[in-house]
Amino acid sequence: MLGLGAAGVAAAPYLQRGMESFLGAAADKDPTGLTGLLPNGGGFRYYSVAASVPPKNERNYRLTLDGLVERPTSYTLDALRALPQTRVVRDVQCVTGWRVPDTPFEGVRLSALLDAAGIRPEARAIRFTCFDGTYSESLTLSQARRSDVLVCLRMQDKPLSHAHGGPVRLYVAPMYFYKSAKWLSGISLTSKVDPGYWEERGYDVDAWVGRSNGRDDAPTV
Ligand SMILES: Nc1nc2c(c(=O)[nH]1)N[C@H]1C(S)=C(S)[C@@H](COP(=O)(O)O)O[C@H]1N2
Ligand SMILES: [Mo]
Repeated sequence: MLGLGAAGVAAAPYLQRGMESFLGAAADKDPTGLTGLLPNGGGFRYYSVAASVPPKNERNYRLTLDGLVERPTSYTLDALRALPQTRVVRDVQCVTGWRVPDTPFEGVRLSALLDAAGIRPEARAIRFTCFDGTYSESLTLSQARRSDVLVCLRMQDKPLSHAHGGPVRLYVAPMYFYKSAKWLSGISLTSKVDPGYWEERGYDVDAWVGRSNGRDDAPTV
C-alpha cells in the first residue's frame, strides 16, 4: 500500500505536465495559432486535442442520446433551446492551474434529458462523445443527475462560441474543466464507466475540484 501511494504521488507532477506539454506540441504544429490564450478570453485557454474542428450550426448540429435508454433521441439545437434552461455561476478550474472566477453557464440539465429518454435499469454510467472525432468523457449516472451538470448552450451570457466548444458542450460545474467536453455530439448510457480521453492518459475519472488529481491533501481555503 505504501509503495503504491508513493508511486501515485510521484506520478502526479508528471501527469500535470502531460497536458501542458501535449498542448505545447500541438501549438507548434498549429498554423492558426489558436492553441493557447484565447483573445478576449478573459483568462480562458483554448484546448483541443484535435488539430481542427469543423464548425456546426443550427442546420447540421445534432445531439444523440442512446445506449441503455428506453427511447433513443436526437436533438436539434432548436429542440435543446426550447427546453427549460438552467444558469449556473461558478469558478472554472483547469487541472493545470488556471482559473476563471464566477463564470455563467446556461443550458439544459442533463438529468432532464435522461428522464425524457428513460434510463434502463442496467445503466450505471454515461459516455460522452464529440464531433471533433477524438475527445470523450464519462460520468457515473449519479454524477450526471446532479443539478449543476448541464448540456450547455450559453457561456458568459452569449451563445457558446466554436472555440469554447459550441454550439453545445457539456458543463460539469463541480469537476475540473476537462470533464466539460466541448463540441458535444453523443450521450450514451453504459453499464460501466468508460474512461475519457484524458482519463486514459492518467487523470482521475472522478475529477472533483480540490479533491482529485493529487490535490486531495491541498489545504481548504
Ligand atoms: N472536445 C474537447 N473538449 C475539451 C477539451 C478538448 O481538448 N477537446 N479539453 C478540456 C480541457 S483540458 C479544458 S481545460 C477545457 C477548456 O475549455 P476552453 O477551450 O473553452 O477554455 O475543455 C475541456 N474539454
Ligand atoms: Mo484543462
